[in-house]
Amino acid sequence: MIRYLTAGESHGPALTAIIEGVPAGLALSPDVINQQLHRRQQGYGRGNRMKIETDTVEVLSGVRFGKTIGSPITLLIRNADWKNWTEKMNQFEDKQSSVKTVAVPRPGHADFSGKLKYGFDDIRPVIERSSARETAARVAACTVARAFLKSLGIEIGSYLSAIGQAIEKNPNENIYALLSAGAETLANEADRSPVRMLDAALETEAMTLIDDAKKRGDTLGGIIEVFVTGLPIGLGSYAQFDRKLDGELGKAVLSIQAVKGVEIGTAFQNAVRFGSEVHDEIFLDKHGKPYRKTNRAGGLEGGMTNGEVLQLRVAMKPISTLMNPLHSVNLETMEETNSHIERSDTCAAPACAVIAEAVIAPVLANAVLEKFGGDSLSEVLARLDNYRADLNAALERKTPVNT
Ligand code: EPS
Repeated sequence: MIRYLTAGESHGPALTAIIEGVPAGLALSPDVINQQLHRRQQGYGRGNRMKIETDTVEVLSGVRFGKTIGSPITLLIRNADWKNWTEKMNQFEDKQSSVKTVAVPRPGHADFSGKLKYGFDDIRPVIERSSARETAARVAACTVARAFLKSLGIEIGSYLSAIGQAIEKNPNENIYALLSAGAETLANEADRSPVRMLDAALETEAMTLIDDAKKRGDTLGGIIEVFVTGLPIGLGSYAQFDRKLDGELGKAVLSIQAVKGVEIGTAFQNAVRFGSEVHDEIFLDKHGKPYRKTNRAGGLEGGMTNGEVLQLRVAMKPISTLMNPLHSVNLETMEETNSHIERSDTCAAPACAVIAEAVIAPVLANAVLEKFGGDSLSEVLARLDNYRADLNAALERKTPVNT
C-alpha cells in the first residue's frame, strides 16, 4: 500500500514529503514531478508568491538509475521565500518580541479554531501549516503514484466548469472526444487556458470576473471536473465500508484546502430525478460486449469501478484571505475589527484542479495494489494484463446475435 506524509511551513526553509509503498521498477525523474509542480503554480488570479517561487523537487531517496527501488521516496521542495522570513519564522531563536503577532482570524480560514486549539498567542503557526502552499509537497508525492498509474494505462485529467458566476451551461461536448485519447489529453487541452477552461467565451468571462474581484479585494472559487480513463472494472469493493472507492476518493479530494464539496457523476442531479432517468442501462454492442450509453454514475457502482470513465466534480470555496478584509475579532484585545490581511491569491481554482488530479492518484494506485498486489511494476502489470484478458473472455458473446 502506498502512503505518504508531507511536512513544512509555507515560509519555512522547505516542504518535504515521504511516499512509500511504490512498487520497484517504475521510471521516475525529477522532470515528471517538476512538470506537475509547474502546472500547480499556474492559473490566472494567482498572487505574488508564485512569482517568487519556481517549485523544483529534489529526490533524496528511493530511486536508483532512474527507477524506483521499492524503498521510501523522500522529496524536497525549497521555499525561495524563506530568505525573507528567517526572522518571522526563525526556528530556534525566540523573535516574538520583534515580529508582529497575528491576532485577528480570517473568517473561513483555519486561524480561529487553530489558534484556540493549539493555545498559540500568535496565529502565525496556524497560517503557516494550513496554507495551500502545502499542496506543492502533496502534488510532488502524488505524482509518483500518478506515474505508476500511467504506466498501467490509467490517466487523470481535469478542467474547470465554473469560476464564480462564469458557469458552463451545458457539459462541454468536446470532453468525450478528448477523453477517448486518455484523460491527459483533456488535461493538456485545459492547460492551454489560463483558467483551465475549454470554452473561449467562458474563459473570457471568468478572467473578467477575476480582474473585477481583484480590484475589489475579493476572491473567487470554482468547480473542477476530474476524469480518470483506463481503469479496470472492479477496483474498490462493496464488501466493507472502508473499501468503497467513492468514500476514499471523497476523502482525498475533501482534504484539499478550500474544497468543500465533491460529487460523483451527476449525483446532485440524479438525487432529484426518477431512477428510470438516472441509472445507466446496460446494452450489448455489435460484438456482443456490454456497454453503457450514459455515465451518470461517474464510473462507480457499489463502491467499485465499472469500466466507465471515472468522473468527479469538486467545489472549491473562494479563498478566505480577502484584501478587502471581512469583519472579525481581535483575539488579544477582544474587540471587533477587520480581519488579518496576508498575501494571497484572488482565485486559485485552476491550481486546485491540478491538486485534485494529484490527490486521487494514491487512492486509485492503492485500489490497484489491493486487487493485484505486487512489489515490482512488472509483477503488477502482468497480473493486471491477465485480469484484463480474463474480463474480456468473461464478457465475450455467448450466443449468436439475432439479425
Ligand atoms: C500558495 C502559497 C501561499 C499563497 C496561497 C497558495 O503563499 P503566500 O502565503 O506566501 O502568499 O499564495 O496560500 C493560500 C491561499 C492560503 O490560504 O494560505 C501556494 O504555494 O499554492
